[in-house]
Amino acid sequence: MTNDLFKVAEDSARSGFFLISGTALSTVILAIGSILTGRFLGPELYGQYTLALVVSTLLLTFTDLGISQGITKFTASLKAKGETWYFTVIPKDGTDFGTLQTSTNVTIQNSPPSISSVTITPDPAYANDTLTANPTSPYDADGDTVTFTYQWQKYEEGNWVNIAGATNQTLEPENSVQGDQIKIICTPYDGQDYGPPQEAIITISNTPP
Ligand SMILES: [Ca+2]
Repeated sequence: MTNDLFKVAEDSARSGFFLISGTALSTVILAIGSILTGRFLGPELYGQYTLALVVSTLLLTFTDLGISQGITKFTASLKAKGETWYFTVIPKDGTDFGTLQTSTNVTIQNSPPSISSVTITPDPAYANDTLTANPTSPYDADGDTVTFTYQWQKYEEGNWVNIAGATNQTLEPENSVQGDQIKIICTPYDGQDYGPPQEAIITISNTPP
């Protein structure tokens, strides 16, 4: 895989160099052509010649209409996980076609889901409140439905300890008293893979007298 990447980088760099060289060369040839045309035609005729070219230059602007960029974008977005992709190339030297070359297969993997954070409400929370975990901005690059797993913990004697059976989105008030530190660990799941978990901590406030 790493070797393949190096090869792609190497090929891109080489092709890029040839493209730039070609563009530079064509600019130089065009410049020489313009100078010679100007010399032959003289100022007045060269002005008319340039004016005549304006129409064709304007029309050329619309020839591509962004189709190349469109193909690149839509081909990329049409990929879906589980699919196997490869491409074939037939080289041509301007006259004859060469042998068909086929790339190695690439299988599109599942992208794990993500959430940006999780919050605990209400905040501040009192001893008789039911706590709720709120995962924010669930995202899955494949468009999979994102679900969540929850684990509530309590800080006891220097350690975070799982609260037995507390794996729902809400935590009932009998699990904590004022002064307790409570943590939620929320993990997104797309039916195939778990994404990175997010955490939040809240301290149960003193109930006002
Ligand atoms: Ca996914």
